[in-house]
Amino acid sequence: MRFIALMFLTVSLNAAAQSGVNYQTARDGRIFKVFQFPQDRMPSIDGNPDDWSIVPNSYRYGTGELNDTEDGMGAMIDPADLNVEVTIGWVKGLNRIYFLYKAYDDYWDFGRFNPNGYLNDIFEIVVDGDLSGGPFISNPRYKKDELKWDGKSKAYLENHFSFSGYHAQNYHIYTPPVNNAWVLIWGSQPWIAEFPQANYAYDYDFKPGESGHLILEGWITAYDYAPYEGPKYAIESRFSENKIIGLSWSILDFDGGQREGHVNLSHNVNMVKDASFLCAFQLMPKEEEWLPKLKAEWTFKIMDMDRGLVSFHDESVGPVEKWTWDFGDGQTSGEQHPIHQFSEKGVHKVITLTIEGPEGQSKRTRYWEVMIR
Ligand SMILES: [Ca+2]
Ligand SMILES: [Ca+2]
Ligand SMILES: [Ca+2]
Repeated sequence: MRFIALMFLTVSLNAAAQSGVNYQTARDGRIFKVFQFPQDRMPSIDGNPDDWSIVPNSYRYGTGELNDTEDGMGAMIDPADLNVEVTIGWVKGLNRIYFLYKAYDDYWDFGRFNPNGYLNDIFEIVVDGDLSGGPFISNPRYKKDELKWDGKSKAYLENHFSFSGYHAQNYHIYTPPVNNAWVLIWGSQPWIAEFPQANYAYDYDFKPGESGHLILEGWITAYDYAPYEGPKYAIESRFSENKIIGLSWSILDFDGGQREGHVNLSHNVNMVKDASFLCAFQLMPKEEEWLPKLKAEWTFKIMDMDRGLVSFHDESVGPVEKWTWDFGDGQTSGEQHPIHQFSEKGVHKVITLTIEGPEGQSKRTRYWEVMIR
């Protein structure tokens, strides 16, 4: 029951977020951009960042965007100590966040004997795909002193299995990984780090304690609901053009066991446990150079099966001066978004939209898709 109540809460907040600008995000609501990769230019996850060279600089977020907000608001970061650049991408049709992390560190701290597992340089990324906001690690139902990190507290375990990770997902990524453990999921759903939910590749050539450059590229999947039970029971966030999602990253820089900083994009370290402190990121349309000059496209919706009423929606790209619909039943329309009534039941075999404009002509046919029973 608890889970169902939470789902309703998530959905209603999401509706508010989608209906306007009624959402709360860090950085005074500033909207960061997520680059849309064309489907034939999706990055290969191989540690080679060349496939990201098509991303304009306006999508790249560097050290100057970060602040060290744990040890004092607004502390500056010395690029000789740590210098990073993060780029975020998406591909229309997939609910994935692609990321490229390029980092210079004067002391890469990893692979030391470390029973607690956190004295490692970390790139931490948090995603709230439906912008629900809200805490995803500590459950407000429990008082702080009821919780214990050693796992002995029943309240803590209940909190973990029934709550943590619902509003947003936290990937505590080891840079670089040790013993092939690339990430600690700070939540109850470690399966989100497994392929095909996620993928990653590194390139670096330094040893522990040395300085150098690191490349990390990968993807993660966004979820409205990511339960302990696994991907079969999860609900992926639905990505569409111009949608705003919640996202931020933070970097834990250890240099020889000393924590040098906990720098983050949202300028509030609460981002690591509460999605209301994430930044707004917009899933951008394709940049102009990746759009076709003219391409016919359309979708349809059966409005009334009994009456054979179907609405058609033009989704063509490029300047269009003339639309011609051929409904395959001897009838045509010149409207952009027509509604058509099919007098005969059955499978309507060939329906074509022809568009014409200064760039020429393009057609889109759908075969055997519109069915009236
Ligand atoms: Ca690559
Ligand atoms: Ca959420
Ligand atoms: Ca370091």
